[in-house]
Formats: sequence, C-alpha cells, structure tokens
Amino acid sequence: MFGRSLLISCLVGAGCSDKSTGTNDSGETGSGEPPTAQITAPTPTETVPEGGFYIARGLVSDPDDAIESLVVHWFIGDEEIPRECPQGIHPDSDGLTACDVSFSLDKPLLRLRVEDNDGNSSQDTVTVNLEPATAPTVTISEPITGAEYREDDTINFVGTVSDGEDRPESLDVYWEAEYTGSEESGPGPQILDIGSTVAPDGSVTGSGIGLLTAFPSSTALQHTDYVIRLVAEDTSGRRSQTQTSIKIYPIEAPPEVEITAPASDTIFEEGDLILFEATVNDERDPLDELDVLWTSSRDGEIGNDSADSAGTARLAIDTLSVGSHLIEIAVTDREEEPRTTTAGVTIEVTEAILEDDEAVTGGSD
Ligand SMILES: [Ca+2]
Ligand SMILES: [Ca+2]
Ligand SMILES: [Ca+2]
Repeated sequence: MFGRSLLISCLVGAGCSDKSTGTNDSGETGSGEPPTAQITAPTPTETVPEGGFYIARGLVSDPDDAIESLVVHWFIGDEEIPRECPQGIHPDSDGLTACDVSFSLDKPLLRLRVEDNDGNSSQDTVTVNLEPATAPTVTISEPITGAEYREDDTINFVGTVSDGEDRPESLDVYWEAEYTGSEESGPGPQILDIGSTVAPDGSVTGSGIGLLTAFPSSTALQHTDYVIRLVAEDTSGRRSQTQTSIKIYPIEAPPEVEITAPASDTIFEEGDLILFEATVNDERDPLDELDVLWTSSRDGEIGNDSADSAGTARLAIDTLSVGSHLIEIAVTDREEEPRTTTAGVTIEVTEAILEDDEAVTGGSD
C-alpha cells in the first residue's frame, strides 16, 4: 500500500517530477544531495531473451540519506508506471535493488530511478540487446505415419515439446484430430481427450480408446483417413504444430458375400454358358483386393477372379459336368487369420445329349 500511494504522489506531485534525463542524470528539486543509480544487470552488451524471465539488478546510494530510505522504481521502455517488483521499492542496506522483468522487442529500454526523502531523484538506463523469442518445437513419435487402427483400439500418443523461453510444463499442449475433407464441410479439428501430460523433459504422452468419439457419430464412421496433430503454444502466444496421418477402420469383421445370379435351382443344359454373380463387401479392404474362390461340389475349383472395385464378382463357365452342383463362393480378407463366408445355389445340368442317346439306344432295343 505504501508503494502504491507513493507512486501516485510521484506521478502527480511536483516534488518528484522527473527532471532527470539520460544516464545517471540527477534531479535537483529538493534540498540536500541527490542519490545515484546504476543498473548492473543487464549490462549494455548482454543479450536477453525476448519475453523471458529476467531479474534486473541495480545499485543506488545517497550522500546524505539512509540508503534503506531511498525509493527505487524500475521502468520498461517509456512506461510512466513503474513495475510492481516483488523485491519491493527499497534497496537493501548495501544499496542493492532488483526487479523481475521481461522485455519485448518494442521495449528494449530498462530504467532505474531512485528518489530520496527530499525529492531528489536520479536514474540510469540500459538498452538491452534482445534475442527474438521463438515458437515451440514439436515432434510426434507415435502414432507413426500410415499406422492403421480399429475404432476400438487404444492409440498411444507420444511426442516432445520444447521452447526457447518457456519450460515445457508451462506450454499449452494438446492433441487434435481431423478427418480428410473435414476442413471444408466437416466439424474441423477436434481436440482429443486422452489425458495427455507434459513431463519436465518435454515428453508428451497420452492414450485414448475410441478416438472417433471426438467426432459427431454421423460423420466419423464414414471416414478412414485422419490427421493427428500435436499443438503447443508458448506463454507469448507463439504456436507450433506437427502432424501425422493414420487410418481408423471399423471393428474387425469378415467379408460379406451374397450370390445374386443365377436364381436358385435354375436348370441348365450341358454346355450352356452360365453367368454367376455375387456381391462382396468388407469393412476395411478394397473390394477388388479380396480373395475370391468359386468351387463346385462336383467339379472342385472353378474360378478365382477378383471382384471389381464396386464389389461385384463374376464367373462365366460353360464346362460344368452333368449332375447337381452346389456352387460356393469363398471370400477372404487380409486379416492375419483369414476368414471366409460362403453361400450356395444348386445347379442341375441336364443330360440332354445322354438322354437322346439312351432314347435312341432304347428304341433300337
Ligand atoms: Ca539525498
Ligand atoms: Ca517461445
Ligand atoms: Ca475384414
């Protein structure tokens, strides 16, 4: 309270109006000898990080006043209001004074002013050599680019953050995800609630189950390709990010398959060209990359052409042997444990020629 009331009197009263300018100039308002002030840190050649925490130090004295009775104020740039220094407004018995400060590029000037009880003042200034602040540095080591997950997988997130001015823990750090195409019409980046923590060494770790819960359910399941970003913002508002791309598929499932032609129990004659068609589907694999195998219960393997990219598998055959066939199509995806799904129709190939022969033979008998 004392400091603030004295500050106000200094600002408005003639008693301590700042008549001194330049380095180590002395005010001559009151009676007695003026004090002296010298900034000892930073020195004029010292480089100070922009925006970084810095303890400015100075030395004050007075020929005819008790040193602890002097009042010291620190100013940045051309500011009229002194800093509120945690170290207080009086020097110690040795005349030492200090103040926690930070510098911005547009205010590189530091000013120390000392006043004695008679209203005499003196000041010292130093123009600091500022090193421009930098944005944080961000890396991601997990998930790796191209990694594939199921929607119910636990995904580990590992990265690092660092900054030229701030400690890692004081950075604002978060992970976000966005699906491809989301920029234009989708919900955009979604911050992930994965319990991410930042360690003192700058390592960032978290893990999440069901990443897609960050997205509206109506949109997330329709998308596979996601960008994962690690974002860090420092205390000066400088922001950096890096990203990786992953794929998220629905929960693992075997292919689906259904024979659509010909209709069940259609009867063909030997030598007829029979066109089989089936539709195939899978929750993950491109449909033209599924393994397809047609078999006949009578003739064994009869075809293995892949489906087209729309999921239609076709088999044209005119060599089925005479008799009843159960036709089966097996479709296998690329899971480590292959899975198959089957369906069947019964085809009866008539023995038209044989019957004719028998009729002729029987007739002759
Ligand atoms: Ca004095
Ligand atoms: Ca920074
Ligand atoms: Ca599958």
